[in-house]
Amino acid sequence: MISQEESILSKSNRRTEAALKDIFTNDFRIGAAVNPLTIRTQEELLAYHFNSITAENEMKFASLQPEEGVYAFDEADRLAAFAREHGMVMRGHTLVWHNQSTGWLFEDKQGNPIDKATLLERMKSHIHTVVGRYKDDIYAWDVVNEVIEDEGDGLLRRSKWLDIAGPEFIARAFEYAHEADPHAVLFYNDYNESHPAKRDKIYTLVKSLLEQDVPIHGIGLQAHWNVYDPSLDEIRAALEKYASLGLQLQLTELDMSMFRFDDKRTDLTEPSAELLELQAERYDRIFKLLKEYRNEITSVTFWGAADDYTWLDDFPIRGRKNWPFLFDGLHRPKPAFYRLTELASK
Ligand code: HAH
Repeated sequence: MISQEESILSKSNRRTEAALKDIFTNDFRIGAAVNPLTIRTQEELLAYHFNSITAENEMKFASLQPEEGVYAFDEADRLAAFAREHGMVMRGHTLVWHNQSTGWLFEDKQGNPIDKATLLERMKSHIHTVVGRYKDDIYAWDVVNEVIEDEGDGLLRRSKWLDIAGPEFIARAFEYAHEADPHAVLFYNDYNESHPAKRDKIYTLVKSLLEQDVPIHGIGLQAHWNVYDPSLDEIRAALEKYASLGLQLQLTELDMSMFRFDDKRTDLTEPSAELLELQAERYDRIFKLLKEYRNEITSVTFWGAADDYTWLDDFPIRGRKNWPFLFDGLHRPKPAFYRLTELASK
């Protein structure tokens, strides 16, 4: 039995709208985060509109090496194969992060904390194995994710990485990744990247890595934004500041939540016409701005593809639905998409 949803989806096989990747073909690549479910349920949409993918979770430390020396590559391999089948490029996400790592990584067999040399050795072995395996599939890696502290004046976030190895773990991660694949484009990636205080800290970190000749080639702006924040001026200032380091920039996890970050409302069951229009206006202004930086920005990846699946359905309010993308739950273009078609290079 074909459900109503599936029959609408299969009708949308005959798309008439312009492809997102073609609209921005002279500007940057257009990517989507995917997972084993969405490469099935969103295959047609992904193949038509996107020319880059990122694994949402399947290449994180805990997914790839759940136990020491025991790697689980099946799902990651399927996503890489999907990219190949559809002629897409792939970004790697992510090698070193304080989340979705595994307990064993920081402990010995008795459960005691390990020393710095052991941790760096484990990190090196993981990075060499993973980056080496996907050499031919992945052209860019988020090497280090989210090590900057959000609040206060402190630069680096407290984490087991920092506690055990000290700040040096960041430079080492880039060096190991560069050894494993000298052609890969290596990124530092973070969120709240357009908030002035955090922007300046990210800048400080990356500048110091460059001064130490660490092989870092790009800054990933996660761009988990909403229809109100950050302002266009803040986004522009962040792009300017990061670009002044001479590195390439990518938007790595773009979405446009319908709610301010601290908004706890749970009563909205579908987005109003006003909200859809506000979102369209935001996407339009933001992509106009991104096009101004087309020499610096090499890729714009959404953290999903269509409103039927987004991590924001559970975050930060568990169970609350969100509608952050250019395509609705049935993969049809939303008002925001049609606004972007007007930006196509003539
Ligand atoms: C991102 N963190 C991660 O990079 C990504 O791997 C994950 O799938 C989803 C989001 C963003 C984040 C945030 O926006 C707020 C607080 C913590 C982390």
